[in-house]
Amino acid sequence: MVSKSHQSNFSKKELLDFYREMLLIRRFEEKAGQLYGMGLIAGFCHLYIGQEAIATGMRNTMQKGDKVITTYRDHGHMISIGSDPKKIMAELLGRADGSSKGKGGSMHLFDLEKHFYGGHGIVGASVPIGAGLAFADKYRGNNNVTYCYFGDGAAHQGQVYESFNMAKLWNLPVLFIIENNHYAMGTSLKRASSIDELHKRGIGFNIPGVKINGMDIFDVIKDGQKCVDYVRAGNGPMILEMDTYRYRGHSMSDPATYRSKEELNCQKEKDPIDSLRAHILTNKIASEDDFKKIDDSTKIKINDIVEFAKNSPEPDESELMTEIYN
Ligand SMILES: Cc1ncc(C[n+]2csc(CCOP(=O)(O)OP(=O)(O)O)c2C)c(N)n1
Ligand SMILES: [Mg+2]
Repeated sequence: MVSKSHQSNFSKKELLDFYREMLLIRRFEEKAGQLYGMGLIAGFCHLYIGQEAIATGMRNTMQKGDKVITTYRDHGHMISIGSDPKKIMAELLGRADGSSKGKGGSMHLFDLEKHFYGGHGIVGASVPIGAGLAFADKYRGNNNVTYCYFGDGAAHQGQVYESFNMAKLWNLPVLFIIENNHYAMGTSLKRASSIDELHKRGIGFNIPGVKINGMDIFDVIKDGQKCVDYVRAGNGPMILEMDTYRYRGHSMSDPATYRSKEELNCQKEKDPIDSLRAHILTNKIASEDDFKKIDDSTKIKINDIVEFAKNSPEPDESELMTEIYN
C-alpha cells in the first residue's frame, strides 16, 4: 500500500473522484473485453487495465487548452479527458453515434472539442504529431502543453528521435510520456532495449527525463505536476517514463504466455485502484459504504453505456466514402 505525506493534500471529494474515474476506466475495459468476445467489437482492441493511474493522474495536472495525443491503447485516456463514454463504446462497436461516427474503431478515437487528438495505430506516430501540436501552440504564443503518450516499444522508433531533436531545438511545450508497461506485443523491454531506463533516452538531445511510479496516482500527480510546470514555464520538452504494467495481453488475441503468472500477480499487488481504496479506508477518509455506492453506480453507468452503444444504428451506407482517405 502507498503511504506518503503528499497524499493528504487532497480532499475527500478529490480522492473519491480519482477512484471513481479509475474504476470507470477499468469496468469500461472489462466490458469492452466481454463485448469483443461476444463478437460485438471487431478489429483490434487494446485494453488499458493496470495503467489507469497514469491517465487519471496526469489529467489532474492539466489546464484548459492542453492537448492529449496517444496510441491505440486509448480508451482510458479519452474517458479521462472527459469525453462521453457512451460515444466511446459506440465507436468500439462501429456504430453511428460513436465519437468518429463508427468509422475509426477502438484505435482511432478522437475528440477535437476536448483537445484529444487520437488514437494512433502506427507505433510511434503520436510523437511527431504531438510535437507538431506543441509547435502550433508555441507559434500561437499561448501557454498550452501537449501531453504526448507512447509505449516502451514505440520508444525505439526513429521518428521519435527526429521529434526529440526538433522539440528541443525549438523548445516546444511537450511532455513525452512513455507508458512503460515493459512489453511491446510479446517482447519484453529487457530483450529489446540496450538500456532499461527509457527516461534517459533524451540525454543526447538535452531533454531532461524522470522515472515515475505509474502504479501510484499520488506519485503520478506529484512528479507529473513538476514536469508540467517545467514545460509550461517555457523550458522546452521533458520525458516522463511511467513505470507501469498491463494486466491483459497486448490485444484481444494475445493470451500473454510470454510472461509468468507470478510476474503478473506481483504487479497486481501494486494495483492503482486497490491501493487508493486502501489508503482512503485506512485513513478513514471514506467508508466501505461510500465505496459500495460508487461501485454500484459504476455498474449502472456501464450498463447504460453498453445499452446506448448497442442501440445505436450501424453507420448509413452513404457514409462509406466520406471523411476517409481514398
Ligand atoms: C510502425 C509499426 N510497426 C509495428 C506495428 C505493430 N505493433 C502494434 S503494437 C506494437 C507494440 C508496441 O508496444 P508499445 O509501444 O510498448 O505499446 P503498448 O502496446 O505496450 O502500449 C507493434 C509492434 C505497428 N502498429 N506500427
Ligand atoms: Mg509496452
